[in-house]
Amino acid sequence: MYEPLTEQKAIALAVRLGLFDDDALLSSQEIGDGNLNLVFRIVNERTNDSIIIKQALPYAKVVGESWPLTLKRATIESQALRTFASYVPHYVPKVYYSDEILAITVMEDLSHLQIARRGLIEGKTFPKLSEHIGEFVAKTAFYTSDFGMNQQQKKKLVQQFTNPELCKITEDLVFTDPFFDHDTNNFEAELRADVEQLWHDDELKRETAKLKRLFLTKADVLLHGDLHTGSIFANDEETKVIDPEFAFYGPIGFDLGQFFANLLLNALARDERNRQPLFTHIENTWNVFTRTFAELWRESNEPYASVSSVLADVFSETLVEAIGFAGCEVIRRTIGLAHVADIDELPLEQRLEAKRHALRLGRELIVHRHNLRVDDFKRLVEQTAHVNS
Ligand code: SR1
Ligand code: MG
Repeated sequence: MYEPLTEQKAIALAVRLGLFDDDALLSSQEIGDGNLNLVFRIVNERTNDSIIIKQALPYAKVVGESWPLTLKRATIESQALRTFASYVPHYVPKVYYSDEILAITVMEDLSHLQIARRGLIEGKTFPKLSEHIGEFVAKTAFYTSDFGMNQQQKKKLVQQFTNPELCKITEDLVFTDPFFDHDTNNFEAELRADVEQLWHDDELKRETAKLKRLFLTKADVLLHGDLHTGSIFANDEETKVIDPEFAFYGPIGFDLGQFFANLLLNALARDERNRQPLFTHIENTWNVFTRTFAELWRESNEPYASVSSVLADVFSETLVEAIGFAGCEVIRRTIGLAHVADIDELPLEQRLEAKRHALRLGRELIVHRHNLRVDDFKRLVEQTAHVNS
């Protein structure tokens, strides 16, 4: 029977599963700070060994019990972590155990690392972040795509990772609600005129509708599905991607776009003199992604591998997608239901300025995505700093 764990019940579960020595002295703390789940850290105080028990709640924690949510997402998450581990074991936490009924995943404790969003807010740069995320996205995308995987096997994975309820959250919260006067939206009263302008912007809505359609229909690669900087643990040496409960087969540019957007949102929250590391990370992620993907492509059995223009087309399409998806993510994190601490923690005047900037930037990314290059982000951030600039 499913029941939400408490700190004591999480200890009892760890004992029942035999995850610690018999003489372990266990402590437990609920440390979840995300929107959806409970996260317990269990420590053996005698040895300092520790594990994480993550449990899905049958509703969205960020809203409350009025928003029911499938427990199946816990199974999707553990299966996605195991699938990613078969390609990039060094970039995901080890999964020790999972249980579909209890909706739990027991995994490696990554407390020696820091959530990348928090570190970036503190001004850290995480020098290897983009190299690691570029490789993570390239390898998981390539090996789960029709370029790197047997077509029959891929079709099975598409079925396994059909994730309609979590995809619906993204379809609504990223691609729809922020562009209309919807009650899930959440923004400061001072922004109403800026937001209403966006709601009346038919060119923006037309382009966003195209991006939403891509998200709904393009079953290209197995995506993480929610690759923001709060889904990444890091330090100066290591990077681990967590929380793939939104995993599904979708457009190849989606994870890159979400990652780029969250780096941009951090850049907007910083003084302009301190933004360069974020632009460098975006460019480097793209460069590592394309270099790694191209190596795998050349070594593969892909019949068109010798035709370099085929891969060039894949990359240009992916970049256009990524830039457009980044624009949607920037807008929804500014006025939609789920924000980012990078900007929300700013004092009011600074926050309003950053949010107006984000709305202008998001619009440009979406509408002009076909004409932008990966080294245009810095210029675009500067150009959209003020109205009519
Ligand atoms: C109701 S869930 C809100 C957001 O939290 C998750 O991390 C996803 O980004 C989702 O859109
Ligand atoms: Mg999450």
